[in-house]
Amino acid sequence: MSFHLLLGGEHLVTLGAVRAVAEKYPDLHIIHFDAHADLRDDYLGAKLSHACVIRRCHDILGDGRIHQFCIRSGEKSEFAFGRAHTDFHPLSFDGLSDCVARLKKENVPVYLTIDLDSLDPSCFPGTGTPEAGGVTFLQLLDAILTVKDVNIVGADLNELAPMLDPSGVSTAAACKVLRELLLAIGR
Ligand SMILES: [Mn+2]
Repeated sequence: MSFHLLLGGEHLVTLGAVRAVAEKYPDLHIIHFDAHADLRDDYLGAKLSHACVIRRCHDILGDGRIHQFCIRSGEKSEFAFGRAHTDFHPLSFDGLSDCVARLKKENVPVYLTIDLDSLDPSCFPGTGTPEAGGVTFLQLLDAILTVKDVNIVGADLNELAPMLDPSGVSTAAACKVLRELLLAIGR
């Protein structure tokens, strides 16, 4: 079975991938790790933006098929939209095991999108919109090892901006997330 992995860069890379994967798998679900809800209908007038990418995915998939974790930033309207239309888990990975068990039981195809800014800026400062209060590398690794049990048909890692981190620690962290993700999925 083919498996596509995208690396970013702008989180908007997810939209093109999800459009294509949803065409092949109409019952697609998305698991989304991010500091930001990315549920704005537009950002400064633009419908296609990193701040709107999950809202555009919702346009394709509809209610109840997007599962969001670690969200700690967004407008009030985005949190309201998330609570009404997505499976919305702010601040942490609480609820991920139950979510994975359900998706595994239903054996639905899943697209995994990991915004690396879900990590705390202390271990991942090299990103466009850092947000304090994020998860540790080991918490993210544990989440990846939990998610691997679902039927992942595509994935992306995004929002590494190496030029914003002269120390190089963000690139090192991103490379290790990539390595662990590939080993976890095992393809
Ligand atoms: Mn983000």
